[in-house]
Amino acid sequence: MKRALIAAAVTVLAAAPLSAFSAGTLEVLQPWSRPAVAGTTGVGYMVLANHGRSPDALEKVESPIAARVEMHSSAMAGGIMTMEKQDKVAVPAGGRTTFGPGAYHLMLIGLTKTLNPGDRAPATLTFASGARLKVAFVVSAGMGPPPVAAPTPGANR
Ligand SMILES: [Cu+2]
Repeated sequence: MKRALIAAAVTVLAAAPLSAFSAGTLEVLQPWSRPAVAGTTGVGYMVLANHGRSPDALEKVESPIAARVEMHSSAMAGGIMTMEKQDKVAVPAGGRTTFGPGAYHLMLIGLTKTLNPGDRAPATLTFASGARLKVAFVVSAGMGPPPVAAPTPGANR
């Protein structure tokens, strides 16, 4: 029953705006990436929001354009940025977890296609709850996420 609801939510996604993807009580906000050449490693950034009453965790990420996708944490230690592979990344009940530069991030290892600004890197996120979410990381030309079409001040969540 729950699975059927999630499947229905995912189907609706096809028509959803690019800046947010959701399934059940989970939402992925502003997924973005950076330009990268085929054969190298790309990145994936986003904000995971859990609107539910139970904690959840991102457990697996797959992309049809990467050999594999890893979840990493970043930390500064003695002036050097180090990365550590994560088996899962928790998203607290009613909370958010940010994937961004210098924080958690996805690494799209072994890209099978070059990512140019404006391209979309598709991926499927699988959570501990069983929820699966298809997202598209929009490739930005700059150092931050690509601008979203004219947001009205105060209209953002
Ligand atoms: Cu990394």
